[in-house]
Amino acid sequence: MKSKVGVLVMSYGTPESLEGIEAYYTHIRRGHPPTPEQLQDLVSRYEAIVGGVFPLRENTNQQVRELQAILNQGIDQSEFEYVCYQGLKHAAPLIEDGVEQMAKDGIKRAVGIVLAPHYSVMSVGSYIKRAQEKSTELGIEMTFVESYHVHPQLIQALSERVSAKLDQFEEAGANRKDVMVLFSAHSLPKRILEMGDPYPEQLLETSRAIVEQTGVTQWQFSWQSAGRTAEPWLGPDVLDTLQELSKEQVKNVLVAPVGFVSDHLEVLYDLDIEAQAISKELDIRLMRTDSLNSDPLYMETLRDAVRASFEK
Ligand code: FEC
Repeated sequence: MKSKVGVLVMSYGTPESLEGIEAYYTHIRRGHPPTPEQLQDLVSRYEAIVGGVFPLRENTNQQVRELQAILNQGIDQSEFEYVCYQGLKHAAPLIEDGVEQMAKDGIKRAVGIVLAPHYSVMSVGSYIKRAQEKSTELGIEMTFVESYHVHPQLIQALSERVSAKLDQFEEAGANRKDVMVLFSAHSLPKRILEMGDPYPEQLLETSRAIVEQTGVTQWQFSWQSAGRTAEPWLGPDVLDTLQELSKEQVKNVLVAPVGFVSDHLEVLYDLDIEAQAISKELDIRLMRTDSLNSDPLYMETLRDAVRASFEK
């Protein structure tokens, strides 16, 4: 009988409906329900983007389907096959549900990978910890992909997106050399720096690799979507950077959210609505690179990382 290798594909998760936002937000806040004002603020942001459909869910579903297909191409299918399972951080099926399903299906050996290319102990590290605990309890031997932020296919896919938007700036009458490319990723509390966390450096490595491949001359890195908590978060924030750039008479900005792989709230609201509105006020022409979603080059990146982890 051919053996099955489980692949636990982990992603952030999104509510199923507007009514599900409160439970989702409570999970993000480790069981503490949001105040009515906090809840209303988040509901309004989702209302502005979703129109009843939460794009992250279908994007993740599609990524998982395509990864399973590409993983099984070109291997001896009579010997073994890869079977993908979803495990979400803050929504069903949770990471623990995904591991449990693997155990029910008789999986003994599995690989875990997160749909986020850069490692932080507070992001990818926390997904891995939860999967590791559950798989140990259920007797599944698991290895994990920690990061894949400079995989050549990933850099190729991101570089193509930067170049495509620079072409659009030219079509709109700007000189591509005058466009400021603003790489961005989700901010995290500043205390990760004291832990020697690799997250900021890995993000800079991705940015530099894209700069090298595209010949971009003007670029900066900024953080986005910081939590609304009392502790300090990594900065500068994209919105503050736009203000600074405006003072320096920069008129064309391309934001490249390289820390994210899908269209979702942090891109469709924080950049496309919030940052776009500020740019209009500042008389800056702002464009954003398209998200990877199920780009074949991204799927190849995930495939290579999973196979390498399995063969370790
Ligand atoms: O479209 C969607 O429905 C989900 C969009 C979404 C993604 C995402 C990715 C990351 N987050 C990361 C860190 C934090 C930390 C906190 C935090 C809070 C939120 C809230 C929402 C939310 N995040 Fe998220 N994140 C997404 C959505 N995130 C909604 C709660 C309201 C708000 O602050 O806007 C603060 C938690 C706390 O209070 O303790 C920290 C990181 C990523 C990128 C890596 C990954 O995908 O895992 C890091 C997508």
